[in-house]
Amino acid sequence: MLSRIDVITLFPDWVEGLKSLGLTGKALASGQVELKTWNPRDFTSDVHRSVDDRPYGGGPGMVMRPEPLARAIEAASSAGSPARVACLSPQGRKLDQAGVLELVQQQRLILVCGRYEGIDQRVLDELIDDEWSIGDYVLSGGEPAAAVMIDAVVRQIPGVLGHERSAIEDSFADGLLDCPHFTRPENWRGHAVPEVLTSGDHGRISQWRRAQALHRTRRLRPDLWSERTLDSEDQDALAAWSQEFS
Ligand code: 21W
Repeated sequence: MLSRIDVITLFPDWVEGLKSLGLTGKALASGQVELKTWNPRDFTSDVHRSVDDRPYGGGPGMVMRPEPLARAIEAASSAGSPARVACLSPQGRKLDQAGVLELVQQQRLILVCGRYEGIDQRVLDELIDDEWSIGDYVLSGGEPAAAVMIDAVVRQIPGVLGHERSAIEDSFADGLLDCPHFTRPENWRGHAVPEVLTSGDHGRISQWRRAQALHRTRRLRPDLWSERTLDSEDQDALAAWSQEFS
């Protein structure tokens, strides 16, 4: 189980800020999970403390210099037990909940955040175990992606969130979207809460919720839907749902 995360970043404030945010922040601030940042700029040896340089072959933008980055990664590695070294990069494997559950199995993670046009390929080849993306859109650097990954993995550590978590997340872990939620008042601006939810019939309520989750997933996320095989209980729930709305 994950107990320590080191982040290699030119913008440590981006990552340190996580310690003051929410329940995951509390776990990080209290040391339940250690979070430490390492700035490649502190591992430069030239007077200008330069961390980037022009790309060989020409072209726009700059590339992160290998030596300061490598020294920062090695400093983080040598401080403690062996770690999996993961780089946040647009070329990486797309992070999903299965990936989160793999990452949280590691005892230690070192997350390397790129900036500029990217990292010298030789550092990736020599020092990085795997690369992760958070989705197909352009960020300014790896830091916001690292923040997303850290939030997702830390909340999986037992004791970080309350008891409510496992039940709440069963649905996504199951590859389904969540059902809709309602709270008081029972009638809001002329819109009533679905009758079943106020019926007190827990069998009907859980069948309704399951059917809603299935129907929403089919309609909104055909990619998740095509991965599914429906068991007989799910078929019954969907059949009951179609009957009610036909
Ligand atoms: C974005 C660096 C784009 C370089 C095609 C060819 C880490 C990220 C990042 C960044 C480019 C993640 C180009 C989702 C992300 C990250 C910075 C390349 C020019 N395009 N997950 N040449 N999205 N992004 N730009 O951007 O470091 S994880």
